Amino acid sequence: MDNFSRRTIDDEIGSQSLVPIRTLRERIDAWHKATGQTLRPYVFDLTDYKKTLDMIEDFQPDAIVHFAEQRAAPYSMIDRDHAVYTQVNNVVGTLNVIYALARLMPDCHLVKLGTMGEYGTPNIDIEEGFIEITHKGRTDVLPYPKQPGSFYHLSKVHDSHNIMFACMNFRLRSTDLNQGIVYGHATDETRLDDALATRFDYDGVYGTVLNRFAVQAVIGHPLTVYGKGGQTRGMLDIRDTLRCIEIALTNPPEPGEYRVFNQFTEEFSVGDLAHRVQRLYPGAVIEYLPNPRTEMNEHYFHAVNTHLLDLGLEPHFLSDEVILEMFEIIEHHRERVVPENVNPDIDWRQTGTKSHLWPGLFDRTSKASGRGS
Ligand code: USQ
Repeated sequence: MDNFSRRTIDDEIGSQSLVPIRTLRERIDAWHKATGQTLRPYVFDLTDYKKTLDMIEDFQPDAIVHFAEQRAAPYSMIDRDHAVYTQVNNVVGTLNVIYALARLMPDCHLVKLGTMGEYGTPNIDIEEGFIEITHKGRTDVLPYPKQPGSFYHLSKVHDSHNIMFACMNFRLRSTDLNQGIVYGHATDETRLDDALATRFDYDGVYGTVLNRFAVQAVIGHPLTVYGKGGQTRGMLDIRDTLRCIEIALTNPPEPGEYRVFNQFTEEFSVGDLAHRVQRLYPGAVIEYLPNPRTEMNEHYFHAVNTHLLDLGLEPHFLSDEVILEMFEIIEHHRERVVPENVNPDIDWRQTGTKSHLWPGLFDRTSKASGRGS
């Protein structure tokens, strides 16, 4: 199901995916041609509970893979309206899925996209969802403390708490995938047909760090390292994202179980990534900008990620070939890059109204249904 909000937001922020994205209809047709499988689309907004119920009643899913959230930290920090939109969309949409499942299909497995950013950057190792704590002589296993760094990341924390409670209260079963930063542009499936391409964002709002550095190198823009570049994060290849979901689906939790998988394969600092891109793209220049975000510029970071490896994940580690292939695809589409969108222009600390939500984003009736996926 899709409400096409991502395309609406492209219009709002005046940006577009580096790689062209076809309409949902064209993509469904291409998938059918490539695989013989028929996808049945539902076009509505997940904050519409009645339509969420209708979809689940109609489709009778064994599992739901829930990616239907506003996913950019900078977007959520534009101003008050964007913070509210992000949290209402994400938290209410997920609550609707929870209630619809509890009412109609409590045995269905909810695979929910969370984020490694829920944990923040504590000065101790990050465990996989839970930590054993001994306090005043008593011991318990408790949810790992959350110190997220944006209203977007906070929306995922709220989701996690809601889902954990729902698993206990309604005996739902759920896997919370705390995903790190994704890089790369293609999977085996998207390579089957150009119409199946997935988005490649590079702008200061939606682009993730390595994809941005690769685009900046190719268009001759300085690589925009925020602060000192000592920020360290868990990262993974886009192909591993798909494999992790498959692993979660084929190894479902027990009824009533809420489990967390830390979904990343390697840890990199922002500075390391910039230097790696610079080495592979001679002539690229690194620029250290004042950090527009509120985050530690240098810190300890080490997170556990054993659950998915134990279930058979064989990671694609970041290789020079992956980055060189990214340069190739960027060269191919470089005329689509809007250079003005490359610099960051969202200040975490500003409190005035910066821009207005695009009409339709808060519509419950999904006026965007004619717009393609
Ligand atoms: N950064 C720069 N320069 C840039 C862009 C980013 O130095 O041009 C730095 C940021 O300050 C930050 C780090 O790179 O320290 C990562 O930023 P990002 O934009 O690549 O990733 P982030 O905002 O954390 O969000 C992304 C996805 C989000 C997902 C998250 C996983 O957009 O959906 O949840 O990665 S995680 O970072 O583990 O929370």
